[in-house]
Amino acid sequence: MSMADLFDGMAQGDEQLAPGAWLLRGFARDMASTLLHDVASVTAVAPFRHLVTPGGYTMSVAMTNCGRVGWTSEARGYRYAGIDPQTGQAWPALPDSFADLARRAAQAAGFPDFDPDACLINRYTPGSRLSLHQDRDENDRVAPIVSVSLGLPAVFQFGGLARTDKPARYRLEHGDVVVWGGPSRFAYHGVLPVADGYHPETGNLRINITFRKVF
Ligand code: MD3
Ligand code: FE
Repeated sequence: MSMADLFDGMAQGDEQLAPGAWLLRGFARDMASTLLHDVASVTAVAPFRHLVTPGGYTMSVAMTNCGRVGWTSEARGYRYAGIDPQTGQAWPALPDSFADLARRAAQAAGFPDFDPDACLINRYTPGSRLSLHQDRDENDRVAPIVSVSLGLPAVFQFGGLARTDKPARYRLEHGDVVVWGGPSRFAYHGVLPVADGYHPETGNLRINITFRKVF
């Protein structure tokens, strides 16, 4: 990253969690209501659903997708598919607000020209959690993942490249964006059970949007 990029991209309060992992606190706060409005347009076409893992467990987090391909689970494993298996239709297109935010956040963290083709939307109710995992179903091993947190806060776990590396914990709040690239791209991570609460824009929900480059 050049000095110009640093002064261009970084804002006060940005925090490097690990090499390649940047927490941009409040980066999406100004456009949060637009993002939530666009989440509703996506879920009108591709509703939230609780996926069943290949091991037979129903996930407590409800998910859907937009973009060219979406992340799905079936008996033989996880995969990205162009058709929503629940509706038989293509996933809704990436809303302009999503594409714009993903690109600007990646740029701010030193990853120019991020052009995601997949967007996974997670919905947490109180008690929903995501156990420690790696995201490795994407064919592009170089592009970062950009995540946006909306609504209720959550405690996020961020570990190392081995499942047994003790994870650090960070509280992610409404409008926070994290960019995971470089050596952090394949780090183990998870979300502790979301506490009950109320957020003026989402009620008792936490919404997380992640942008990925699959192809
Ligand atoms: C670190 N989502 O969708 S976002 C996921 O809050 C997922 O819903 C969580 O893990 C959520 O796969 C965490 C933060 C995140 C996303 C992807 C990562 C952290 C990551 C990929 C590599 C390393
Ligand atoms: Fe993940």
